Amino acid sequence: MSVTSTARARAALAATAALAVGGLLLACVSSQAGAASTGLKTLAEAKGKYIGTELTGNMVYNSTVTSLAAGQFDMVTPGNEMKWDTTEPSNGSYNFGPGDTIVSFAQSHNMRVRGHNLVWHSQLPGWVNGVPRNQVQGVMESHITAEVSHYKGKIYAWDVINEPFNEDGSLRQDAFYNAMGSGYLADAIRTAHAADPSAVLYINDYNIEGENAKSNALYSLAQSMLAQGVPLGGIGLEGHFIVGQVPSSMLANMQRFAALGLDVAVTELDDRVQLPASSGSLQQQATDYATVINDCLAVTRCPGVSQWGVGDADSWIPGTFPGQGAATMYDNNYQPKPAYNSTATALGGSTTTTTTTTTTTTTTTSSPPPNSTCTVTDSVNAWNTGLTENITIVNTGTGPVNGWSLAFTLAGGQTITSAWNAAISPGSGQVTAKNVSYNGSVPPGGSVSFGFQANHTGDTSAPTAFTLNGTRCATG
Ligand code: 9MR
Repeated sequence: MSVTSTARARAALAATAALAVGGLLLACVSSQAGAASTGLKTLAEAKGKYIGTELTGNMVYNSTVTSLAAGQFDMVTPGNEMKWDTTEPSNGSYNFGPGDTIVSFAQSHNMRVRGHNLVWHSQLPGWVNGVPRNQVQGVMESHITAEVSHYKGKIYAWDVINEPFNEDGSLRQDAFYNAMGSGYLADAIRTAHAADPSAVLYINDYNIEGENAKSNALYSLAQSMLAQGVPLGGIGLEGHFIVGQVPSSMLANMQRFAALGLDVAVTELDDRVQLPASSGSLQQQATDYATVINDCLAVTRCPGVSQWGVGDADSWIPGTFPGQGAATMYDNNYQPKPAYNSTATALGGSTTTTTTTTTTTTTTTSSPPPNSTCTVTDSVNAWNTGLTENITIVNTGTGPVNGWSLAFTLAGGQTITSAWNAAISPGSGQVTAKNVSYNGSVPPGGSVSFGFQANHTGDTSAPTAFTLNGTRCATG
């Protein structure tokens, strides 16, 4: 587990700021020392675990995402950037640029990287399937050697083999199996080990979280690989769950792999629900997340849990399972959901919730803007030393708000470390939250929500004295 130094945290936060859209004031907030030391990752690290997230595509250019990624998580898995179709789109022609971008982001934020993945039947460029069988081994070894060598020393763990099994426990008849039989598995692991002996080398798959035919087959394979001295280091349980269906045998399953001397990580956690998500399903999701975290905590050889995406807006689920989604800890607007709180609590945070609502009425004076009437709702979720606050402004005026600036007073000892859907400055005392590029317009009757994470020294009270665009919204 890496320890965050203040200097590195500052450098990391400066890099976050560099990625922020349009020079947001969030940069000022994020320059608070110690900002990178709060959040789920701090709780996880105190337990000797990591908590990870997947990042892919444009996510590293979205300041809301990067702020949460760097503030909450300490492990990154590139979603697509290290897959064969990206890294070797034609034979012997390599493209590591997209993966390098994610690695740079991770390094500048003191996060580690899970490499994903080297050998997989999917997202495999067409040319590989056209390689004559007697040349597939050479092609596979060259690919692994080139990619692992490129990232040598920068990758904590590699998903060397991804999703090799059918549901019945037989091996998929993909290009690698068809050319080499089951021997391709050991060969791939050995080849990766030769290129970077320090990386922990995984087989990663889905529907192997509980004890079943597929995980039994993987267990036998792992046993036999270890007996032959194959440098297999870990088993990745992807953890793409349906709400309420985390297998009851998950802990026992993790324990049996750990007993072989293997790490066993949850690598792609999400928990999908039927849309629109009911509060009951989100509560069950919170229970499911806590179960997964607790299972990892109970297994010494579980190094950590990674979620697939930062928030629901990043998730692959709605595109693949129409009508389902809401599968992560943060909603579509990157507001923390019950699963966030249950995860923080399972990791040892003590969570308390307070909610205050203040409503104002417009006073007739000569100066206030006509549309300044507002309702502000503020919800605080706190644990030992940190808290998140979600603030919703409702425009109760008769005209639109075009560009908003909400001033308020933070409780003593609270220091904002990251924000979403707003640029907030400074980080303590009297602060001002301003809209970001995409949420400045609030029609009459409409609302806008933003939030922030803060350190606290004991006082977890909600902010007071809200003033919208220069006019006091609340008297406290
Ligand atoms: O999240 C990835 C998504 O962007 C891709 O379109 C998809 C293509 O297969 O792969 C997704 O990630 C998968 C991961 O690489 C392996 N396990 C299942 C993940 C979700 O499909």
